Amino acid sequence: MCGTNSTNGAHAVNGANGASNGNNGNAHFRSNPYQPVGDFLSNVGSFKIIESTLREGEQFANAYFDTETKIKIAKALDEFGVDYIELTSPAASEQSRKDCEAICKLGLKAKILTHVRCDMRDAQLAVETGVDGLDVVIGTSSFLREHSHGKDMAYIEKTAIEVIEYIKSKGLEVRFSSEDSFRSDLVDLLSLYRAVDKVGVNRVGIADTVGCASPRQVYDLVRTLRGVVSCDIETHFHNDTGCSIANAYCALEAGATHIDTSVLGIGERNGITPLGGLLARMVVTSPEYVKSKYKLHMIKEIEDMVAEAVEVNTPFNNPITGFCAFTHKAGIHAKAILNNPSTYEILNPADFGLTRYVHFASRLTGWNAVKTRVGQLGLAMTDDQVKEVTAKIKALADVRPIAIDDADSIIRSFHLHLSEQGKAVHNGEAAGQEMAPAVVA
Ligand code: HCA
Ligand code: CU
Repeated sequence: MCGTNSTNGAHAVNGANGASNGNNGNAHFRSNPYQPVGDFLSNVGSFKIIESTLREGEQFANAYFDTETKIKIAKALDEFGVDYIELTSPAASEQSRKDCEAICKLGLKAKILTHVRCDMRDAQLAVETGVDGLDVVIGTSSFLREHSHGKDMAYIEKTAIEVIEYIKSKGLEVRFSSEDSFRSDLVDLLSLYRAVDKVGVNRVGIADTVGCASPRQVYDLVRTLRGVVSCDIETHFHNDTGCSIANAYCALEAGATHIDTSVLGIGERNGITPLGGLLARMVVTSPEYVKSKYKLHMIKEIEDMVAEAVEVNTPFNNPITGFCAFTHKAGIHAKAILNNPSTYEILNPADFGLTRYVHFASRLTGWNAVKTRVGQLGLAMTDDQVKEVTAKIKALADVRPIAIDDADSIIRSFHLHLSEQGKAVHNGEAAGQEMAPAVVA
């Protein structure tokens, strides 16, 4: 029997659940000396989210957020529980600057950041808006140094230090990130991060700007960086090769403290780590942390809001909210799910305010699913009768795709036929009849 508030154990299945070590790289203490090294560094149970729908997301092909929409999204993300909301640089346009000021005045719990180039004028403009902190970025790969801004590493380091010291002098939080980190020279990168760590940057950032990194490469780079800097480590993963969630997860395992996300993953090209997808991953690994920190019931509402604003549909295979994310179809699956949802679900739909659906209108269906539907329709049949009507549903579904209505009609007319023949049993009297509450469980 499937209930929405199932108590099945698999929904609490845990991977390596690194205990919190705070979000500062200085304090990696574990009480158990026998824990594997991976767990010692891991922040899978203590990460922070930097939500960038209103920055990276604004770079999505379809995005145009007016002030009202930005405010609506910011408030929803804040209520959801994200730690930071990152906004487009005020240097981008006059309206961007005004919107940044307006969001700072909302008095949200989340810290408000704006994302600026590593440039003193941009930083000066940004500190005037009332933000809590600045995310400073500059390209460090030879591609970007040669073909984008044209600056060498010595210039980058000198400017970075000036900009960081300026922001700190204004009492604001500052992060320094290198665009295209995974195609940058490792030695250059590490000495730059070491230099900015020395002058007291709050976080350094690693960005997989082109989405080229694999989870193992991410683990290696973050792990190496963890040994070089003592500040927090933020990470930003594009999804060109489909690794953005896995990369974020590996970054946390290797000691990263902050993950950049956007709602539905919107951003440049095909975007970055999606907020909902990341939390699907993390709630399996660290259920207590994730459920106590984030209002998971809001994921659908927030995704719908953003999808509407940028005129896209939620992908069918989206984690959690894809239309079939909790639909079970084959007879074998349906039977097991109806007995115990943990058999084929690692996520519990109820955690997200959603319900599962057991498909029964197909040729792959089985009599257990049909029996549940029979109960849902308020009809009663013996198990043998249910098996007979299941065969009829399968026969029609072999000829053409059938809708729920088709399957329901077959069930109802079969039941009517039984009544006419006097073979129908009364509700609750069918042999072994367990009245299931709903196929939507
Ligand atoms: C870009 C910049 C960025 C910055 C990431 C960061 C990237 O639009 O190219 O600040 O860490 O992907 O490198 O989004
Ligand atoms: Cu990006």
